[in-house]
Amino acid sequence: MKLLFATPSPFARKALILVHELDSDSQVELVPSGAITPVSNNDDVNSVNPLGMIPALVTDDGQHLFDSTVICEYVNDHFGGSFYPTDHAAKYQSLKLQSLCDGMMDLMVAVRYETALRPAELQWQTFIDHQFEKVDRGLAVLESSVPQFSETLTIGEVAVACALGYLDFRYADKDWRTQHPALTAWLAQIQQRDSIQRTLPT
Ligand SMILES: N[C@@H](CCC(=O)N[C@@H](CS)C(=O)NCC(=O)O)C(=O)O
Repeated sequence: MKLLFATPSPFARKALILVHELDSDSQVELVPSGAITPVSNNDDVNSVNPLGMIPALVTDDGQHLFDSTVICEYVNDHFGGSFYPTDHAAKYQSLKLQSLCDGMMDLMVAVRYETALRPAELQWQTFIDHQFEKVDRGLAVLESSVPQFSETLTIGEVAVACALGYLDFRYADKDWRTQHPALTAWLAQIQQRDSIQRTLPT
């Protein structure tokens, strides 16, 4: 199995965390893709994911899988993991958390492209402000959801760690911790985990 990834990508990080948690025999070959943006062209990535996005996975039987949601579920199933609760309520709590955090990551990545790629004179501050208002609403929901977070790591909590990690990585000047003490304490605790430490964005 081959996973195309880049260390800054919060979506690739979700898959990397599952690989580090579950692939004890190093069966997954981790292949750095180099920088991937909406205006880059990478033939290796395109040959696996026509959308030109990472993460992208080539399975041992030659399937090409993309979107972190699909890749994470595949990795979990392949290695017999338990990142997807079977209990009905717990399952949808976990999936909802993943959807919220994936959405927050989409918003933050979009702002990153706007500020890092678009020529300064074409950048649209109203767009940037609106995306961050959505991120802020997401943070408020996460803060109130901390008591419902699973003690056992599920894909939902993995996504929370990736969203907050990306926020710290790209927007270090945004002081989200003051307003979100429960989330701050949760992140500090989860960051002690080996798979979280080994996949910090760089
Ligand atoms: N929904 C996708 C989003 C993946 C994504 O946005 N990846 C970014 C890197 S963080 C990317 O490949 N961007 C290139 C592009 O937008 O063309 C997933 O969950 O895998």
